[in-house]
Formats: sequence, structure tokens, C-alpha cells
Amino acid sequence: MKLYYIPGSCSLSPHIVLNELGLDATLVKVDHRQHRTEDGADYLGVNSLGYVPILELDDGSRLREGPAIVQYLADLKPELGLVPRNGTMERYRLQEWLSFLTSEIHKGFIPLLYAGLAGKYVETVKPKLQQRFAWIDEQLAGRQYLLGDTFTVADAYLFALTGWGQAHWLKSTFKAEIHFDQLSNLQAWYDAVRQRPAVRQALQKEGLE
Ligand SMILES: N[C@@H](CCC(=O)N[C@@H](CS)C(=O)NCC(=O)O)C(=O)O
Repeated sequence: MKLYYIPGSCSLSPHIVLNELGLDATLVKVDHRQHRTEDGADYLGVNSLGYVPILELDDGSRLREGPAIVQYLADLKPELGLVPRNGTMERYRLQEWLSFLTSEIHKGFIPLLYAGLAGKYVETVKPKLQQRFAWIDEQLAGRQYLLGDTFTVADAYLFALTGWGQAHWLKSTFKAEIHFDQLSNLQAWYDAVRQRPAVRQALQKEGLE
């Protein structure tokens, strides 16, 4: 398997999931400005839409869209519990989280990451994003992870997105400026997830620590 990634982007989520599962995959870094992979190949030949993540399977077929990729990976080792069993209510809860993260957080962040271009639009989207993070903070009250006691692929996705707000590695490039100091449940969750070996390994590999 191959995972095409951009350091610190949403592809950090499947990267963490690969590590959590202990799956062997080749990581291929993509320069999204040049649309080139690190070995100089044309990335538009891999994904004509130009974005990551893309998971390439051993038969050469490719899966796109982060929420689909992380579920595919986690279903390879269901015994590790990174996703609830298919057909259960808990599985729909997981999908509810993944859809929420993709539409309400992931895409909500984009104008902030490109604040210079977005202009006044930032003033509209920033309070919405802050409201959604505050809502996540409420959901985490009394729970270790988004779905309860077990770390799932939804936590991996939220971690990648929360990193943009913390801006540890974006500070110099973007001004995301979403802080969680007042959101104690989210902050505690973030600090705990950051300590997971699979997460630290992914951050190191992507040059984010
Ligand atoms: N719908 C896609 C969106 C992925 C996406 O937004 N990827 C960003 C990084 S977080 C990217 O590759 N941007 C570079 C580009 O669009 O050229 C998914 O959820 O997987």
C-alpha cells in the first residue's frame, strides 16, 4: 500500500491510523504547489484533483477521501477496534463524527488558512468554527475519546484538524488563530492523543515535532 501525503495536512489522519494498526505502507510525500511527488512524478496522474490523501492498494487501485480511507484501513484489522463493527449504531455514530469533521471543521478551516485571500469572509467563518470546537469540547465532557473509551479513526481525524488550530507547524505560513486554552476537555483530549506512540511517530515522520 502507498499513502500520498502532505506534511501536517488532513492526510495526517490516515497516517496515524496506519501506525495505530501497525500496517506496512509506503509514504509518498507530495508537493501540492508543484503537483509533484517526492520522486518527481506528476501527482495529477495519481489524483487529477490534486489533493491528498490518496491510498493506493497493492493491486494499483486508488481510494480517495479521508473518511473512506480511514474506515477501509481500520476494517482491515477490526480486532483493534479503531472502528465499531459495520451495521451497529456505534458505526453510524462514527460516520456521524467523520461527516461532521469533514464538513463543519475541515472545510470550515480553509478560509482561515488562507486568511489573506478570504478577506472579510474570515469574520463570518471564524465564530462558526469556534462554536463548533466549543460543541466538540462539550461532547468530550466525561469521555476519553469522541466515541467513549476507545480511540477511533474519528480521533485521528480530529487530531489532524485540531493541529491546524494549535498551529504548531503552521504558525509561520498561516494564521489559523483558533486556540483551545479555554476548552479544557478538548485541550486534555489533544494532549493525551498527542502522546500516543502512533501519533508521535507520524508527527516525527512528517517533520512536525
Ligand atoms: N475531500 C478531500 C479533501 C482533502 C483535502 O482538502 N486535502 C488538502 C490537504 S488537507 C490538499 O491536499 N490540498 C492541496 C490541494 O488541494 O491542492 C478529503 O476529505 O479527503
